[in-house]
Amino acid sequence: MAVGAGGFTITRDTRVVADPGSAALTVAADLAAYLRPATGYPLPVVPGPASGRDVRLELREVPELTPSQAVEGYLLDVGPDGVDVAAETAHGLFNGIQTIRQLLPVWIESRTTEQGPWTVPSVHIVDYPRYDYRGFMLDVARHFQTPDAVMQLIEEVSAYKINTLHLHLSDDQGFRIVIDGFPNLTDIGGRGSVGTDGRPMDPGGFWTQQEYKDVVAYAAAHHMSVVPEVDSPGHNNAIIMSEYGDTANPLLDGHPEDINGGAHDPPQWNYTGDVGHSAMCPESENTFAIYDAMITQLSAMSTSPYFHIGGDEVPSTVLSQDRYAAFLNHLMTLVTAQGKTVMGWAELAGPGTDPPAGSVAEYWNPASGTGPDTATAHQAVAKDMKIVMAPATRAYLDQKYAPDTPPDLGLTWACDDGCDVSQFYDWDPGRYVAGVTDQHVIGVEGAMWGETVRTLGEVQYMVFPRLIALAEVGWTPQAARDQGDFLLRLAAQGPRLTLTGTNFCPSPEVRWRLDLAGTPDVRAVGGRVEGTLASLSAPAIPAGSVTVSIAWGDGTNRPGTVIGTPATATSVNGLYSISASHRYTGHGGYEITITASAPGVSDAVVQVPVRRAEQPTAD
Ligand code: TNX
Repeated sequence: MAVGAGGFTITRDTRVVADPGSAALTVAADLAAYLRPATGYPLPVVPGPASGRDVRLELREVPELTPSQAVEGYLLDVGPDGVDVAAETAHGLFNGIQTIRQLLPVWIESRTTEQGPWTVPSVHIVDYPRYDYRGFMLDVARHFQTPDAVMQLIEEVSAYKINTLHLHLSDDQGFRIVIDGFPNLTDIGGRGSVGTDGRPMDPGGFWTQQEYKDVVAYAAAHHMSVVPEVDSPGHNNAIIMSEYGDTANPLLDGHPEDINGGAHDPPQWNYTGDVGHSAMCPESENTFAIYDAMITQLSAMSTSPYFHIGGDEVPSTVLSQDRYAAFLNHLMTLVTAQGKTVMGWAELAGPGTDPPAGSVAEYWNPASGTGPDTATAHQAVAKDMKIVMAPATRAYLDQKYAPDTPPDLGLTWACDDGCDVSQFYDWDPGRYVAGVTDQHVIGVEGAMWGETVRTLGEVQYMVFPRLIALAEVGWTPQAARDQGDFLLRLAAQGPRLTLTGTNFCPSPEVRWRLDLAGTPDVRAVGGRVEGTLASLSAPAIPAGSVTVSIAWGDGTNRPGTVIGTPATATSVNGLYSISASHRYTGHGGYEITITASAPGVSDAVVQVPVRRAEQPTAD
């Protein structure tokens, strides 16, 4: 990146221009949609050549990028005469417009009109990711999440150039997607979720195939592909409980009880977070009749080249390594038959398995270096597999930030001292396990396990801001990363998160700040001003500890009122409005100066012009 003088200011006349009939037009429409609410400008999307001071999106050859860089790379040139984004793919352009959002003032993320000015600094940027795979895994099995909640998360994580949504659709406590031919999977398997707060079971739920397709399409529109996971052969008590008694199903042989290879016969529900008790039987034909339907249908509906078959945490007391390997080898042929590439937790590389060329192992053990617990990563490399790095101490979004944060959510098994943002940032996926290098590693993934999280707000609290750190680990070359610098830049994400209604953890590692934006078009009607004068973003800062003083521009100086929902332990979005009233005796326009202060942070100041209106406006 090279930074120049000045910048380009988006105005009421700015257009977003792209070649007629090209995929660039869709990205142009995305950009206009991002920018319209806060600017209040029409920002028409215009097919055709640029003329003058436009924002231009162009699909073309970009000689600055190698073919592999060009898959997601882009060129961004901003100067006083306009903004140019060029890329070889629509995905590249989409990444470019996320950068434009980041270059604009934080209030561009507001859902209501703000004052501006909306200036993008002059820059020349050539940008492309370190890794192809930058994933976010969401466990909808331990606690059900609605398609709407997942779409909101897609919107939020795609802003940080995350390109893969891995959906953990099935586990011991729930099966979440309708599979034609096996209605019990959701009728029975979708009933519950892990019990919390002393309940034996929390409410469940499932998605129809249409809902799944809607999520996949929404992800695709955000240039994210969806990897479905049906965790196997362990972690599948919900499947066993659903199909164990499905004797009349014509796709089974009348004796489906033989699918149960777990520790309990008959199988029984267990809605706690216990692991390692269930397994499907590798010698049962019914087992694979069920899997064939699931893999065929999910593969057809999913955009990713990968299908994730799990493979984690099957104790040898439940299935011997031979039976475990036989099961997975069979399952891998079903995945390959659907044209998908096998992906699984790294145990899948263990003795006796035979993953097809190009298969991906997801390494989740916290162990680094050369220790014995890194064995699965070495086995995967020895089998020529690719690696996605998700070591639990660096990438497990369900772990607590600190021993008591958050107080009532999150697990600690990998992070008994807490795993805060810096720990998610400060590691190198290409040097984490000795001998596992960028030759093998195709990316990173943040895993949001669902045992303790119920609501979207709770999920967001665990995900943000740590996934932002991981997004940068996946994108930026190691040599260009600096933790201190990152934490400073992360502070600027506070208002962006508050403005988009994205709950997050106000990590004490970040110096969160106050940001003020004046309300546009404040008027003194018959000399009187009243109502909202500004918006205040104050993440992690309770409304009660913010003081606001207003200099009215006529020599008077009085406090303003901070209005907003107070934060709770796990709801921190500090977006407030500031209101006050005043009567001017003199004539003419004024400029108000609003200053917000809170203990331990710098003041925020904004100037708000007041126009005089003799009569109230019609509406
Ligand atoms: C381990 S990591 C699991 C999950 C749990 C998670 C909780 C992995 C492949 N298995 O089943 O949800 O820990 O942190």
